[in-house]
Amino acid sequence: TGFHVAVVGATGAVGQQMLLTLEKRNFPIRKLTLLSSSRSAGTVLKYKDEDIVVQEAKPNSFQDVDIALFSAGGNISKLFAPEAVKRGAIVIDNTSAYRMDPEVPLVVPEVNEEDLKLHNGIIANPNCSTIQMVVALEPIRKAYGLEKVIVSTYQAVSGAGAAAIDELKNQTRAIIEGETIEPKILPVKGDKNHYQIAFNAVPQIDKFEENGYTFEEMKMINETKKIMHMPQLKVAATCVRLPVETGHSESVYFEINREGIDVENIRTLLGDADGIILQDNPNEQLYPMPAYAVGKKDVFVGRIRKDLDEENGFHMWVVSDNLLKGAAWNSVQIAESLVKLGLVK
Ligand code: 11C
Repeated sequence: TGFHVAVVGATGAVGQQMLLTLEKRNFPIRKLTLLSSSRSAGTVLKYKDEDIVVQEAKPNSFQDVDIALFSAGGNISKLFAPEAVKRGAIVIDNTSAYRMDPEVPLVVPEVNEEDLKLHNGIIANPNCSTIQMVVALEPIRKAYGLEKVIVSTYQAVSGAGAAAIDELKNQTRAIIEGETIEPKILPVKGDKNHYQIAFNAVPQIDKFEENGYTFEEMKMINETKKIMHMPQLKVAATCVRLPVETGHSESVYFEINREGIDVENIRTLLGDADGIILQDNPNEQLYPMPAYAVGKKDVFVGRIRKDLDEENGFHMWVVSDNLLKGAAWNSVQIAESLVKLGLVK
């Protein structure tokens, strides 16, 4: 019993977390197929003590697959997601390839699980920094309405993959020992210049767009409006990479539509919300931090304050494991929702 599940990009930073999450959730799996590009094919990975050889993804790899989790880059998704759908699979795609396609639901179960019912074979998993922010904003939108959001991020290197984690570690060691290593990966593997990430802060995640925003910033802006069904929402973002291994942090400023709301109202709301752990007590120095959020699937919220000038404005600090709620867990959670809603044949 259970489903035939395929994981595409199984050897990557997110793929590994997908396997661990499927195992931890005891997802009903009848057969597990692990796929990758030709580069990583042949690698042996473990699932529940079973050794599974990773195979090169080909159109026919998706024969008989019920659910395919993709996290091997946008090009692989564009190439193979339609092949998987043609063969009857439901695709949950963790790349940006299909997120803004109007035919494709972009889903964070705590926010818009119902959108899954509109799927045409492909479901997109949002960008990590978007997911954790909308989980925190949705209860506020529901209760008080939302006018405007301004977010600044403090993002971990694992968002840029396993090679970026190695670069941070090797660079840190080298600098402490008085050596230099030429940066090769960050801020963006495919861009012209590479900069030091150890002991630094880099205000570029992904490539620049014509309008001066980076693609990561535009993902946060466009995906937030789509997930929350609020094309009119005012959103601005500044995305920054820090020398943190895993766990994205965000300073989020938001304006609501209601007068007379105070910090305690927001605390109560978020304290009761699905997927959120409230860590907010300045007297006890209680606030979320990435080092303590790693390995946990929740979104942590703290530092909730009322703006000192804007009656309807608030600030909060939002932290989550970018590989879990930001990627692997949200994907597996979508799969669980599909099963619960009877949408997997
Ligand atoms: C980062 N947010 O931290 C990116 C990684 O669109 O799924 C996720 C890229 C994406 O670098």
